[in-house]
Amino acid sequence: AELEADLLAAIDRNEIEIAFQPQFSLADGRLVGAEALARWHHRRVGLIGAGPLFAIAERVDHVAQLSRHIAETALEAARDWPHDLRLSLNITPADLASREFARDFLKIVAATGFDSDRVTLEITEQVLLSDLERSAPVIERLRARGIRIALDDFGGGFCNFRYLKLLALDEIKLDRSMIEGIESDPRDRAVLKSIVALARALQLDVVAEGIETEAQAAIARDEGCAKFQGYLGSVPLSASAFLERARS
Ligand code: G
Ligand code: G
Ligand code: NA
Ligand code: MN
Repeated sequence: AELEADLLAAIDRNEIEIAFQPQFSLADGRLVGAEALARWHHRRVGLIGAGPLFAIAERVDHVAQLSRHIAETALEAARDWPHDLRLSLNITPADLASREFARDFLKIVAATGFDSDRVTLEITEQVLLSDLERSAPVIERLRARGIRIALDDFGGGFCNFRYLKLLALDEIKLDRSMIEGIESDPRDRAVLKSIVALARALQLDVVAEGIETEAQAAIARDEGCAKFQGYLGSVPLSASAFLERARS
């Protein structure tokens, strides 16, 4: 209850930190953008990750404020990036089921001066489970402004292929659990191969998450993944550390 009570003040005091995890092209290793990852450095409790952070926000009905604050903070930081880099933001199921989300989000983007066609929004299957009928037009509206939609954590849960058919998406992010075994287990590689083939047929880019070794990167590249994100490339970085890397 104490943490819940602290949350709004933490937002005001800028204690919600946004880390940026770089994403790289698998074809040539070039930096292509970053995913914003929110976390709360609480003075007493220490580091609170995005999962628990959003659970706290949900209990006091502050998810919208938190999401808005994260989007504004990340977009403001990204304004200084080289213009060929994209920013990926995570959105919650509640965001996408809200009729006003597209309008509100586009306003935030416009206010920060960041190009909407350099933004990717990451959604999870949960988003879609919650309200597909309401989410589909919101997604359409965002895509009409050049925002790309990525289906996050793909293969980590139930992995329902229906969404790939029903929704207009731009990319899928393969869950780390699908990458872990690709060096050692031919069955994992077979699954990767078939998902990339499916993605290609649907004209979706594939981003491999959780790449930790050169061998995993080589396999992901050979199988046709477009980009990767993982400790091999970089851990999540502070805004200033990311900017330094982007400019180097
Ligand atoms: O960095 P960490 O392990 O805490 O991330 C855990 C999960 O939380 C990730 O899967 C990520 O998708 C999600 N996440 C990180 N930042 C945000 C955010 O700003 N908003 C939402 N809704 N989810 C986030
Ligand atoms: O669920 P979401 O996929 O968006 O998760 C991002 C989380 O995964 C972040 O907390 C990030 O720190 C973590 N992560 C990113 N790259 C790697 C990696 O290569 N290995 C492992 N174990 N975790 C990673
Ligand atoms: Na994500
Ligand atoms: Mn992910």
